[in-house]
Amino acid sequence: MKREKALAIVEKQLKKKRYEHTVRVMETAIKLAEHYSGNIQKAEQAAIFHDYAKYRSPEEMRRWVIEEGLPHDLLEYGDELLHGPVGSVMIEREVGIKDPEVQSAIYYHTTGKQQMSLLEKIIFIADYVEPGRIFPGVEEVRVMAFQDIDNACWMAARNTIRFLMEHEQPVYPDTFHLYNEKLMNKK
Ligand code: DGI
Ligand code: FE
Ligand code: FE
Ligand code: FE
Repeated sequence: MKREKALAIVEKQLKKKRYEHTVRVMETAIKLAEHYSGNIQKAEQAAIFHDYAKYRSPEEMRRWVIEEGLPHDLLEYGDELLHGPVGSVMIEREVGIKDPEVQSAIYYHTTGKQQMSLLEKIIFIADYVEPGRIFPGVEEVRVMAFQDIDNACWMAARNTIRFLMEHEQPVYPDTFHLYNEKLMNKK
């Protein structure tokens, strides 16, 4: 699918701010794919569709989790976690995008996981460091993204865990698995 067509599809699904974020994630993901010799077309497509489900109601997203047989524990960690996994199946059903690599990058873009593919890392980190993001610690990760993407993913997981704990929010286990991976020398 051509970039313009894909962007037009997601623009209808998103609020203006979120659409602008999506375009910046796309630009960042393409730069990372170029830098790390990844698949630029897949990085572009995954970035464009990564927040496709973001504005569906919690009720609708919960229904998709159940009807599509996604892990039910997703329902216990807060609705913010659902739009990645749900989006990855929605784009197949509603847009006809059937590409396991692209869908997996969308699925894990919020939590990360251990043993991520290059494409999964690119989308996870592009979402975190796109130039519109301004939270504490982001600049350090932005620099690291183009030096050592594994370390950048680890830092993003660490910062996210810190943030969630500060706000006494539950942390999804995949985020801990990504954080632990480096420290436990699993890779
Ligand atoms: O969709 P975006 O805003 O572009 O970014 P995102 O998909 O990374 O979502 C960020 C939100 O997800 C933010 O509110 C924190 C939350 N989040 C990230 N990791 C976890 C999490 N929430 C829970 N409960 N557990 C996590 O591990
Ligand atoms: Fe997201
Ligand atoms: Fe993120
Ligand atoms: Fe996003």
